[in-house]
Amino acid sequence: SLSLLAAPLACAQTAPMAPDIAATPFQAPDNGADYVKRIVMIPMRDGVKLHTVITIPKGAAGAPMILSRTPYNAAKRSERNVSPHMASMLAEGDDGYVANGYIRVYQDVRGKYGSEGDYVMTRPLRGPLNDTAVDHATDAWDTIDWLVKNIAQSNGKVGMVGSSYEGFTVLMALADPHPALKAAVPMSAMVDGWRGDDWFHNGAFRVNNLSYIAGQTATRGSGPNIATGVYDDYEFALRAGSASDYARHFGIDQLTFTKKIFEHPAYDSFWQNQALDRVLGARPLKVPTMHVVGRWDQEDIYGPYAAYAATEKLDTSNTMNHLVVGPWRHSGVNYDGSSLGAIRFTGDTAAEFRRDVMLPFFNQYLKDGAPKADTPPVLSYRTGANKWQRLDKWPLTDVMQPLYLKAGARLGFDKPAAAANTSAQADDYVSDPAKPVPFIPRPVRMFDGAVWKPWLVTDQRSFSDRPDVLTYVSDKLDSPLQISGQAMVNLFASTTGSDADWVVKLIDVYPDEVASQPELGGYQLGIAMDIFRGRYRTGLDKPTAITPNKVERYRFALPNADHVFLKGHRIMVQVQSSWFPLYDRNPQTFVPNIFFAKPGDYRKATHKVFHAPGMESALELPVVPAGK
Ligand code: PG9
Repeated sequence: SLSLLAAPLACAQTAPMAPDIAATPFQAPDNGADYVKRIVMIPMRDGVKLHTVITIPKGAAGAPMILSRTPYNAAKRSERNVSPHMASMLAEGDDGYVANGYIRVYQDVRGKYGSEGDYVMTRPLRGPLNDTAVDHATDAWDTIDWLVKNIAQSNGKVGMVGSSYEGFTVLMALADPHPALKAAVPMSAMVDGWRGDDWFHNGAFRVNNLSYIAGQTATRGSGPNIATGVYDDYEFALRAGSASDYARHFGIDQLTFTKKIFEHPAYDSFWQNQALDRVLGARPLKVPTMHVVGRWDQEDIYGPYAAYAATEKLDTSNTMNHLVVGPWRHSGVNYDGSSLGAIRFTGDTAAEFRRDVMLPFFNQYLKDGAPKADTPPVLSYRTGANKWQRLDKWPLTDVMQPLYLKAGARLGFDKPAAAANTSAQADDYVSDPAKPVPFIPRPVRMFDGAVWKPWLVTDQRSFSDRPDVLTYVSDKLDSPLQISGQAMVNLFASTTGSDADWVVKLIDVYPDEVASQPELGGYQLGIAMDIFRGRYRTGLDKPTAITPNKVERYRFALPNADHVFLKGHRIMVQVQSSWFPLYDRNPQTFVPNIFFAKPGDYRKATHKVFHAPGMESALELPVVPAGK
């Protein structure tokens, strides 16, 4: 052993102080990887360079390219797992591109992660809100131009895909598309942040976004998570006060995008001018597009339908613009689609869609010599019946059938009769901002993905018996009832306060027992639910105080549904005035800007919902007659 210690050292030695991180980039042997990764900085027209990760199947020639532009770290988006196999390395939703020999490209949007330039949250197009020379349309154009000129293995055809923010960047590219952009699939895309996508729903602010804003804009990379120090998000948010108090607690009020939100509580030109359905509806439709969304999309349930509807008018041949709605959560199209919460479907509906519908659509436009895909104008998974439906249009009907709220907590298609006395004309409840109705049962774990992602299918039973929730229910259905479109709320209501929120939920009540899945016995499944901030009843850009005790009409649309209430089920409507802490509380006293409401502004109020002649509160349902 002595001789071993004294063994002469082998020839040249590495100097003890040689830098252990070399100047030349480390090159690992590829060990038989089935892909080559190119990481490039692509120059934009203003000189800013965008960090782009290009994964090319080994041996590719004449391959089409699929591009996603992301604020969520292109390097990570291109590497779900470390693997020599492209299929294992890329995201689950990329399975079909790998199987079909596509080149996959992810790019950091300007200002995020590896890309240069300034980040502006959902940067508006050049125009009244953007006085620079660049936007996501020009960045997509410049990127595609570079890709088709520099990726020798490509056939010069590019498709764009992406969900949520990444869906927003797909829509932006369509505002002024590069000629090589041949097909687009925006999924769960953010379109209008005020009407019903991420930031607000009809003027009610979604408090969880404050944490998102910190995560996305505190730094170029990943920002901090908020640490509340309280297990129950309901408890913390209640103690915090207004949304601006909540933001201040974490310093999020210092962030520019928070300031922009707090300065624009109403649907003013700031929001209107960047609503992408308006933008795209006013430009020619040049690229075949498939708008995709989840039926229970808890983040962007408004925009994909709005973008589809606006561009559908431009598709005179009904061949270029498509809508697909699956039984999914937000972005659920890219994961397993066999179930959502307690609700089960007919197999992995998401993989089925990607393989049988999306891939053939992309192949048709991107792969040389690929056959024409048999893509219907609209493909909708009809919940309740649990079946994919190929449709010619959406919505299926514009004819609305009012389902009336009636005395005795009943619902019915016949108009309510005159009540014997005035007290029977309305139902009332006390809405107390000190005890708001939770949006999911407490303890609320709003930032836990396992809780957040399926929350729209939460059993509504825990709320139906609260004294501050009005619950109306139909008789048992003796035949199935199908709705295919957007239900309209037509509420006649008063408050003793001077402002109020109205939350209306259309619910499918399962039979007392469900043999195939016993835990669904009596389940109350939300089919279409939304909130409306009363101050906007006469104009979304014109907040006005409500006159106390005056009966006013509140009209707003619920999210789209394609659902069959089956025989033996019942229909339920719940009405309440808070949905906390997802939505900030309405103080119920009119203040100029609810973000800055003071503790003394939050007051109890008695709310009345009327069901009397001339004041027939109802949900107008897009009922499709049997057999249509
Ligand atoms: N819903 C997220 C988002 C999109 C756009 C703006 C802000 C948030 C997302 O999942 O990307």
